[in-house]
Amino acid sequence: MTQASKFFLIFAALVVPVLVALLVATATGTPAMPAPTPGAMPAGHDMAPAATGTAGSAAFTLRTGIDAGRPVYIGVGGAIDKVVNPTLAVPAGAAVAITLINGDAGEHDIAIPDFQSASEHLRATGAQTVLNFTADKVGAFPYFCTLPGHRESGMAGRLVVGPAATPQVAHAPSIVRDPADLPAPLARRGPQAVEIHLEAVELEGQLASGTTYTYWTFNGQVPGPFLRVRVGDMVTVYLKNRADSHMTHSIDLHAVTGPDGGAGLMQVAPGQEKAFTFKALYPGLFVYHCATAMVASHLASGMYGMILVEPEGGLPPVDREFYVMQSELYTDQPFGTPGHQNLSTDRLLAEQPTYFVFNGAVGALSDQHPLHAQVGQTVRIFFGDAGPNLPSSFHVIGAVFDRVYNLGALESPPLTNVQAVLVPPGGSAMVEFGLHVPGHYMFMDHAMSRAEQGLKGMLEVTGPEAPDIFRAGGR
Ligand SMILES: [Cu+2]
Repeated sequence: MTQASKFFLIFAALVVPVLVALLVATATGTPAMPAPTPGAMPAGHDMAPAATGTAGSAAFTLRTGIDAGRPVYIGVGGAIDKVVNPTLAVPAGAAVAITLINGDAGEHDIAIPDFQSASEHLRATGAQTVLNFTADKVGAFPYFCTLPGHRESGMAGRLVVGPAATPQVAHAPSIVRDPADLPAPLARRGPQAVEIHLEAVELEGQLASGTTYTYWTFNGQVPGPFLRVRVGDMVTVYLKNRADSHMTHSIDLHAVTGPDGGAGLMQVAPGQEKAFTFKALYPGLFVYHCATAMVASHLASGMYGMILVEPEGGLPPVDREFYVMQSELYTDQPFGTPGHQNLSTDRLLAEQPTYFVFNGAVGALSDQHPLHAQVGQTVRIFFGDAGPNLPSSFHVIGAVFDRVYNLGALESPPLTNVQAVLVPPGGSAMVEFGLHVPGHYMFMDHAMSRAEQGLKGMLEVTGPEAPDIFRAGGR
C-alpha cells in the first residue's frame, strides 16, 4: 500500500464517522425548524460526488419511495444509486439539475429554500419534475418534501456546495497476475494429449491508485494463465464465456498452425463454451489473445497471455522463471485521473495510449508483485508484448542479458551479452541472466517516457555484497 493510500484510509477512518455523526445530529435534531444558516464547508469525504457533471454542472436523479415504513428519497444512478436521502455534493457555482421521479403513488415534491427553489407536486406514479438552480453559495443546505409531515417523517437530505468538486476516487480488486505464477518445467516425456480450460471474465479492476477500469480477461487476471505444452502435443483448448459477460470473446494462439489461430472456430457468446484441437508443431514462446472485433479493444482491455511450447528435452534448467507482459491502455481521461476510466476508441485508433503497464496495472510488478531472486541465481523472464500497437525495448537497469532468445525463437542460437531487446506487438523474447550483485533492479521499456505512464517493474536481489564487481568509491 502506498503512503498516500495509507493516509487516506487513516483519514477516512478517523474523520468520516465524526462528520456523519455531526450531519445526522443536525438533520435529526431540528427537523421542523427553519433551514439552518449555512455554516463552514464540511470536508468532502462523506459526500456522494455528482452523479454526472463537471465543475460547471451537476445532475442527480431521486425517486420517492418507502424505507422502513417512512417516505424517503432514493438516489438513482452514479455514486448515489440506491442511497436513501443521499447527500448531494456539487462544486460552488455549478448549474444543478435534480430530477425527481414519483415512485410510490403518494403526493410529493422537493424544495431547497436556500436557493428559492421548489418543484411542482407529483401525484401519479412515474410522474417527473426537474429542479434547476445555480449553487451560488457554499455550505450545507437541506432539501425536503414540503407536503405536511413528510419532512418530519424522513423525506429530507442535504445538498453540500463545496469550493471544488470532490475527486471521485475508485477502488476495485487487483487483476494483476503474479509474475511467479507459472507452471514448472514439464517432466521429460513424449508428446501427449493436453486439455486447457480457459474462461473469459469481464470485471472491474484497479488500474492505478484511485483509478479503475473494466478489464476483459482470461480467467480473471492479466495476463491470462501461462500455458505450457511440449512440441508434438495434441492440445485441446476449451473456452467458456461467463454468462455475465457483455461481449463475445475468442482465442487465437500464435502457436497454432491453422486458420485464424483457432479464432474462427472459437467465437464464444456469453454463457457458451467451445473447444478446438491443434497439434503444437513448433517449439517457441507464443502470444495468445482474444480475436473478436474490434480485436485491438479486446487486447487493450487485457485479453492476452502466452503459451510456451517446450522443445524436445525441455529448456535448460534455471533457478527462477518469471512471466511478464507489457501492454498499453487507452482511456478517455489522461494518465492519473482518479475514478473509473472507459476505453477511448479514438485514442486506440490513433495509437495514443494513456497507460503503459506490466501485467495489467500501474505498480503491478513494483508495488504489488516485485520479482525476487538471490545473488548467484540465474533468472529467466518469459517476456511478451501484448501491444496492441507499440513495440517494447525491454531492459533491466544494471543487468546484461547473458542470453536472449530473440522473438521467442527457442531453437535458434541465443544472442549473448545484450543490453535491451526489441519485442514487437504480438511477439516475445526469452531472456536469461545471472545475478552477481544484490540490490534493486528496475526494469522497463527503454522508451523512457512510458515509465512515467505506469511502465516500471522491480527485481529485488538479495545476497552477499560483491565489492570485486561493484562498490562505491575509487580503488
Ligand atoms: Cu475478448
